[in-house]
Amino acid sequence: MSATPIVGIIMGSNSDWPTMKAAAKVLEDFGVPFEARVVSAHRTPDLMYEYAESARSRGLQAIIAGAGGAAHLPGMVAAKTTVPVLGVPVQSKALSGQDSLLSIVQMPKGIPVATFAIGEAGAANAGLFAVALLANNDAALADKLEAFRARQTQAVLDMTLD
Ligand code: RP5
Repeated sequence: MSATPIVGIIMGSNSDWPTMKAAAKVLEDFGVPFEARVVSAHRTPDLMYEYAESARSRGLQAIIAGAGGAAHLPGMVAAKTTVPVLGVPVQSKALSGQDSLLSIVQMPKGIPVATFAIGEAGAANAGLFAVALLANNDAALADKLEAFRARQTQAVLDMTLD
């Protein structure tokens, strides 16, 4: 997207992208300018600090951070910025994402990370949550969110069974 990003999507590896794309798709659908990049807590720690430290001054209003395994990226980013961090546990091979979930959700008191479901559903919901945050100060976006909910409700009401 060409407009200045107001949401950052970061992830520990490009292997997380198939999951994190679900967040990107939501932001795209709602017309929210975002950026997406790989930032690893343990493999590019200096980049992670720089990303987190510059986030607010660059205009980011939310950071969606996805990682798998010992998923410390969301918590460490949250430690270095007051921009809200939305954590997405990526499904890991060894423990199916339970490790990612617990690593992200069990933040000690003082540094919050809003934690979502494991995998694609969590990534999509993190995107929707970012939209909801932004909609607090953007009436047009709030209308789009209401319309999305109405379409979703109607789709269920229209469901048929054979
Ligand atoms: C984490 O390790 C990443 O977030 C990813 O979920 C996992 C595996 O990374 P790769 O080995 O696929 O690069 O850092």
